[in-house]
Amino acid sequence: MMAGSTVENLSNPEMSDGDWAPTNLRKNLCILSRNEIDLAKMLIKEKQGHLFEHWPEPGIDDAAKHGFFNQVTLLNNSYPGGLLSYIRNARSLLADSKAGKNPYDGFIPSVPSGEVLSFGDENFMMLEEVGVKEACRAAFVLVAGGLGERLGYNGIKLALPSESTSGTLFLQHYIESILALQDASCKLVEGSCQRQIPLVIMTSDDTHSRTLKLLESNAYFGMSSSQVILLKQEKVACLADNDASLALDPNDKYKIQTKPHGHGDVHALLYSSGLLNEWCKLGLKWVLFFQDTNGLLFKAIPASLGVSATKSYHVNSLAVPRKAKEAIGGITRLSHADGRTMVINVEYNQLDPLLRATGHPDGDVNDETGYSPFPGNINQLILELSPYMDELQKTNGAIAEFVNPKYKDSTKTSFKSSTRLECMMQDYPKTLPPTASVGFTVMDTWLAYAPVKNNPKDAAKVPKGNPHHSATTGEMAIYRANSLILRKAGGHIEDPKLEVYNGQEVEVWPRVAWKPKWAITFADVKRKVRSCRISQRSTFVLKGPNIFIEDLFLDGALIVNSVEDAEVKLNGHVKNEGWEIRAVDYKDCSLAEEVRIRGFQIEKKGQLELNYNEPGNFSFNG
Ligand code: UGB
Repeated sequence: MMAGSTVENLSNPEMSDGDWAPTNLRKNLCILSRNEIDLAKMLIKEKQGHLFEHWPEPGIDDAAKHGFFNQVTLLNNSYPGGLLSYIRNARSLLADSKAGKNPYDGFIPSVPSGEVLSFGDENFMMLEEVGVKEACRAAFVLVAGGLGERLGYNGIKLALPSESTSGTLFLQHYIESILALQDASCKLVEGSCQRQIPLVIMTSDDTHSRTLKLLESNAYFGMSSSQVILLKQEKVACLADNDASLALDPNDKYKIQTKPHGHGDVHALLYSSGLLNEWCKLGLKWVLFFQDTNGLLFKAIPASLGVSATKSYHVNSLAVPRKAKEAIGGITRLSHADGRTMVINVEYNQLDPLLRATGHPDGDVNDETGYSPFPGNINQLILELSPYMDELQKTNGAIAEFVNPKYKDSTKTSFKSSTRLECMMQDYPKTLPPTASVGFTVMDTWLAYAPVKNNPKDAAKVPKGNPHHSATTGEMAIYRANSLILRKAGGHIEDPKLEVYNGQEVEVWPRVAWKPKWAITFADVKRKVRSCRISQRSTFVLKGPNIFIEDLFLDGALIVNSVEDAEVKLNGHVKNEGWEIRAVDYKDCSLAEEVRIRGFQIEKKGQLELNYNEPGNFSFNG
């Protein structure tokens, strides 16, 4: 929770003796504490008297009346500057919205230039090495307060398997990746590095207890529990009209209706928790933000952190080539006639209207390359800690917000339903001075981005050629990336087959999966793979750090487990019935939800499982 904000001193003589309070509230002043009265004065001064209109005589519903102030206290404490600032910001943004002003008024969009990386070349490997060195001076921040309404999954998204071959859950994969980076980094920077990379997870009322339970019931997936910090974001008050009148909950007249404020809360929470200060004192330099369901993300992290370090970027956003109308924001240069200029994410629902309003009659369309000219924001940000802290100190953690009311009609005088202010974490650079060093890094989509966001029905409707962003494609993308990485390292990996699951056509590559401790960079893969041949129907899972593929032919399923100090060399032929992928019907309710949303399950017909549980040197010859 954010640091408490104080209510303005309202002990103004005109407001004494309860004259300031509307009748129903005035009658109840006798049951309220000093603090509750101060909050009530603030609300009345901000024209929120309607909140008390229905209040009965003292003695009736008193507990609920105190409950109301408990909620007001929470709303007041969890917003930078308190509820007063929230109401005033809302009034100003609602007035702009009514007047048809938008934050991009006067700005002309153009395509910015950034670092475009080519996977596996010398530059990429050099950047990965720099990134790994820097990693022990980084903190990771996972925003996981969203329920993922588009996916329609009943659990928290972090508890979904990232792929079903090894069954590794998203949160587990993230933690294991951070631990692998930590180990690799500390080996490179011996002596001078802090040994534990902090992981902050932003949760919300919707996700907090389930995230904590997931961590606790899995021993934090190998991380020390003190290394993981959960910060819960609070919802914000809903607004009933253009005057920013707070909306009462339709089901409880002693409650203000609330809705999520958005992932941008993460900045205020980091600031008010004191973590940024603490990290500065520990000598950390970088804060890396990421989202809940991108199983490829850590393949892009070392090189992009390397870009931040070599380019001295205060802000580095990761991006991938974007298909027009894809539901990811476009990184855009915005230039104003008054000289202001910034490189910023323009959210997917705003890019098309902005382009149309500025001389691009076709709006958000692909160019001759078949992609939008604007790189797609994958909402993974790398911020340099010191300038980040300086900026948040100026704003008390607040970042730019927006409001998106749905008006009843063109007079824009009333809303179809209550609205609220929102904020997005990628809007942080909006308030930075032009001197700030803001850049972005573009990677191949196959390497860096495959989120799980859309339910099967919506995913199947995505126009051909655009990514489905579903549980089906999120998993298949991991096998494709691992297969392509092995190919780049010299392996012979058979071409994929095309299959349709849950109405989505996907490439099915060999199911290659490895634990991050096996390889966190391309250099690791190259070092560990000399020669391999893997057929399309194969499954290959590597679960130990020191497994070397010397000369292996695989046509079936091979699982290799090994402990830290076991060095294992793989040679020869492995052929067995393997693991088959069987399509399942999304509507088959006898199956687990995480299986149904993928549209397939793995049938284990035959496999070779090798276990090396003792330290030593081992050689397998199939
Ligand atoms: N999240 C929170 O932690 N709290 C909240 O209140 C809301 C969300 P969505 P969407 O993938 O690249 C974002 O809902 O609409 C977390 C970017 O804005 O998945 O798809 C939530 O748990 C967009 O520019 O976001 O859009 C999840 O981890 C584009 O980059 C994360 O925030 C797109 O993601 C994102 O929430 C993307």
